[in-house]
Amino acid sequence: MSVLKTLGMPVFYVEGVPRGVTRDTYKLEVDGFVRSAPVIFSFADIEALPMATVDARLTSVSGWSLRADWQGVRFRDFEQLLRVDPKATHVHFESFGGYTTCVPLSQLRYEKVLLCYKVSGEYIEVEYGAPLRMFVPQLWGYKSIQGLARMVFTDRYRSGFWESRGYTDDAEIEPGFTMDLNTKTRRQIPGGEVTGF
Ligand SMILES: Nc1nc2c(c(=O)[nH]1)N[C@H]1C(S)=C(S)[C@@H](COP(=O)(O)O)O[C@H]1N2
Ligand SMILES: [Mo]
Repeated sequence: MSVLKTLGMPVFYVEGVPRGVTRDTYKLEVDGFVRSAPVIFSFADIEALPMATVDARLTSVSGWSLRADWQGVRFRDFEQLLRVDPKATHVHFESFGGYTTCVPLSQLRYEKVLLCYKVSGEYIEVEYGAPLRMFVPQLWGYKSIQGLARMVFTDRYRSGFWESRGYTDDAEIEPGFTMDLNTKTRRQIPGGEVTGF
């Protein structure tokens, strides 16, 4: 069982947890401003790439956060496999069930950003985004799409599920409080990526 489950991370899946998607049948579609788009990756293709481990905290705007050893392929390494047109400025993400979000490439190239499939050596469960999800620790959790089905490289920002319902487009983590699920204590956060606890 992954630490997300053992530490009791709430399940954030507005479109409902997807059923029937397995690592064996998984396909990631990469479309938009990339050479020979659409490019399709299987789970085995992703898992064959060098795996990075990132000790960082996922922080939800709804007041929870959890630190773990998140594992997967660094977005910036993944991007090197694609021939991305320099016109591209953003990536629009879609889940199996239709959740969407959009993140500037400048944020995605940060070293801690992953295409994530494991936490501390365990595959993540379907309710936390299996087979593959994004992990973008420096922004509010709604940018870390779970159940990633499609990525579109684009030259414009497109509002996503939560952004079109009032959450900020830039998702910069604001000063306030977070319930730290590792220690089960309420902590003050200064704004920006939550580090140091
Ligand atoms: N597909 C999908 N991805 C999603 C969401 C969602 O509802 N559907 N919720 C987001 C929100 S608000 C948060 S805080 C994180 C939670 O990630 P976790 O399951 O690791 O806690 O997932 C994000 N990704
Ligand atoms: Mo969230």
